[in-house]
Amino acid sequence: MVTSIGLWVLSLQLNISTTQPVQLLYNDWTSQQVLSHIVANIFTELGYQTEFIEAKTEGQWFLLKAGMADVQVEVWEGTMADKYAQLMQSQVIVDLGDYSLKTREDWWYPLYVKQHCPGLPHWQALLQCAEVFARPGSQGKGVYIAGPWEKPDRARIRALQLPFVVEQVESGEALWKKLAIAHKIKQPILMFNWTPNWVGAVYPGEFVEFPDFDVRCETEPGWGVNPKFLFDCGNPKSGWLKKIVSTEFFDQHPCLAKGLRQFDMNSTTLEQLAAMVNLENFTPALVAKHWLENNQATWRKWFVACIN
Ligand code: TMO
Repeated sequence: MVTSIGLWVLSLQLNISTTQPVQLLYNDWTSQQVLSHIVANIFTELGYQTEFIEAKTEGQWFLLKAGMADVQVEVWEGTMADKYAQLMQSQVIVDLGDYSLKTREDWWYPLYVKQHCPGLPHWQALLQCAEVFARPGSQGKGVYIAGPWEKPDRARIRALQLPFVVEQVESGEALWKKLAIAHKIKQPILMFNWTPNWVGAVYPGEFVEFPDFDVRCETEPGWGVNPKFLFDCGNPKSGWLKKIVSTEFFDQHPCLAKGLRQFDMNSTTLEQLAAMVNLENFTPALVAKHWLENNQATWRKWFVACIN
């Protein structure tokens, strides 16, 4: 009796492990969430089971290495290039190509801030007007509001000798809340932002122009305006956005991998998808459902190898 239950449990476990759902990483900003739902819905339509693995970007690399995540639909050059390169090097992941759009992630401000800080967008303007970005407790230093994704902002502050401190918030929502409040009273604010994003359409703004990015900026202290320190440059101004999958997924699901390689969005579409969530309050799931209904021919063509 006990033995047969034991065998039954064993066979159930084996069964579960052979029909493992595809695990899609689910991060904390809108476009990534919408694209994750879109890809999950496509996989479901094609007869696969899927599940979301909620993770911060900093934790996701471990999950990929540990075989606990299969698909990441948005890897951004400005904040994730180094981790991406490490995992490619160790063959944990396979690169399924870039979207046909360019990305930028960096320090950003709404346009009215320029009245308070002549010389922007050039970064050296920040040396003169840091105090307009001061907040209670910052002791006269400017405050830069960071999200939970960036590269070492404190290292950049040190390398460029900017009189700034970093205040890090937990999520995109927290950033947009700070922006909405500052914007209402036209208070100077300097914060992290990126494109494509829905934000620019509502709050016109600009990125700070730091010295141009160069890989040597992150590897050779001698490179750049500060001969002693790394990170004396901005993030790439024309960065890539990639789709990646685990090597295991790539080997197990060649037709899905082929489809993901074709999978694409342009900048306008990505901004619109995010805006439907952040401005019109649709859920990422509903926006994705809508996209699938309206783009049947497109996604079926991308994934034709999986349709029999
Ligand atoms: C990764 N992100 C788009 C939030 O900078």
